[in-house]
Amino acid sequence: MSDYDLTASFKKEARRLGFDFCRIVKVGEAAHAEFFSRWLGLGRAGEMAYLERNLEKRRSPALLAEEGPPFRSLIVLGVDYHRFELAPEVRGDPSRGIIASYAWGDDYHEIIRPLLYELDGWLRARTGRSTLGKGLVDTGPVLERDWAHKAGIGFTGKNCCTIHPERGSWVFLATLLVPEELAFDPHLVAVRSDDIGVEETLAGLSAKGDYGAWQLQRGSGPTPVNFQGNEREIREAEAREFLLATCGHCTRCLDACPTDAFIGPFHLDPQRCISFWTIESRQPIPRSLRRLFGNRIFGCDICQEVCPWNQRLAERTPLLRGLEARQERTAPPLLEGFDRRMPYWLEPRAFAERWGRSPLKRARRSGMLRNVCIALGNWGDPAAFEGLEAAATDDSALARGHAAWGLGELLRRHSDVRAAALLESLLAAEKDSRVREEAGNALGRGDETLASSRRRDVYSRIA
Ligand code: B12
Ligand code: SF4
Ligand code: SF4
Repeated sequence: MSDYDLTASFKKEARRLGFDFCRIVKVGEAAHAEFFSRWLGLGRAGEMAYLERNLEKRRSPALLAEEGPPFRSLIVLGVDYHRFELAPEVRGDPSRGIIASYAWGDDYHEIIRPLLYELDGWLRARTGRSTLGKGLVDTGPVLERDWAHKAGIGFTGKNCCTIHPERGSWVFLATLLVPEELAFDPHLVAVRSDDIGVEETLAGLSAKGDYGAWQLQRGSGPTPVNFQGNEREIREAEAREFLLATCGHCTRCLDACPTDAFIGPFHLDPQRCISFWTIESRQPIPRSLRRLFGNRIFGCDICQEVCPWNQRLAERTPLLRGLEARQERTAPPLLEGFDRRMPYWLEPRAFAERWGRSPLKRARRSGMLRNVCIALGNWGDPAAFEGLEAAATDDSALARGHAAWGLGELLRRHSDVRAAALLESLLAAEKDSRVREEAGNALGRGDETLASSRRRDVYSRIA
């Protein structure tokens, strides 16, 4: 079998397994590795310490080969996870908690990783290779968006996301590194691209700037090299085959971010991002951000929902089984998880039963309860008291502290006497200094609750 035929059959196999995109490039250096290191240097990763490990491998994925021949082909795979849009009345209902759409099905890591090795197994069976390839999805040291851009799965938008002009940005990325030299796909072609410096991107590029336009090859098959025809037919065929991709002067994502997390195009500060705080962080969420979270309880899709490339996408069922949306995982009523019949925000067993297969388990029950307390506070309805009261006696100090904040919001909006009484009793009985500080602050007298030596330390973490 020629490399070309092997590659074509490999791509068919990828499709059969459920991948929507499969494009192959030569292993080399990641295009924005320098930007990434400087980004780390600014402390952007925070608690995501795993990003700081294996810096050299992230720059140069060839170093990921642990045994056997060096990796020559980097296969970038994409899974379109778009299903439908939430009805605006559901999304805007403050009594519900909105979950980012990537988490409406089962955990994609667990679904995609074994398929990468199945794909590798298919290739090994045809080439006789005895060593394993390396399959990575999300958590591995690969700059996935960089490679997706280079391979032409999509272009990098100002919101940092990989966007396909026909399928939008609701695309999971994964990579498979193999020693075989397969037939490489043409790189994404820049029809116009400014040479943007790392320094300027770090400092914050102008939102309105137009930083480039790229041509993407439609589909993922090898280029039809033998096309015959006159010039007009060739032009028409090319126009059918290529898609133009650019942000142009658009600024929608940057304007829509409720927490102002973008320093500028292509540069996001996770320390201000709802997605980081509600999924990755195990810490108290800064008070200055909480009101801006609205009812987003896990992840955030705002900078993608507003993107013109994501408008009017057809409803669809993902090719991969397990990723189908489950209605009950899209926007559950905030109080549902406090119901005695299935108190999933309060009891570990109920949480595991309800969310055990979902990406929500990454935030853990205590982290989710923290997030839900913020959403309850932002709802601000007296009915929210029931949930906040239950969270105020939870085993987790993180949850109790955020319950105190939510109660403070009820007090502020409605002079809710139940909230005031509960906060007073928390202040009197609570052993954890951070929870006491939250309760005192919610009652409008934060400073009285702490010895001055502790105040500076606690405030630097929470304020
Ligand atoms: C850490 C991380 C996060 C962090 C930081 C995100 C960020 N923008 O930096 C947080 C927790 C905030 C996050 C949030 C989300 N994430 Co995330 N995340 C990652 C992870 C693990 C590493 C990303 C990273 O290295 N960030 C550091 C920055 C510097 O890198 P970057 O965002 O990849 O940006 C690159 C480009 O911007 C490029 N670049 C810099 N300047 C320029 C200039 C030009 C002109 C160009 C073309 C490129 C370019 O350089 C960067 C480095 O390669 C990747 C998986 C992986 N291994 O890559 C998933 C990943 C990026 N996340 C993903 C998803 C789905 C999300 C969310 C949508 C989840 C949600 N709904 O809440 C949000 C989207 C937020 C956003 N707008 O980026 C997907 C993205 C798929 C896609 N189509 O883009 C990935 C690829 C996971 C996956 N396997 O599918 N994430
Ligand atoms: S995910 Fe949400 S908070 Fe984060 S940058 Fe996008 S809009 Fe802002
Ligand atoms: S909203 Fe506009 S600027 Fe942002 S990624 Fe989409 S096209 Fe680019």
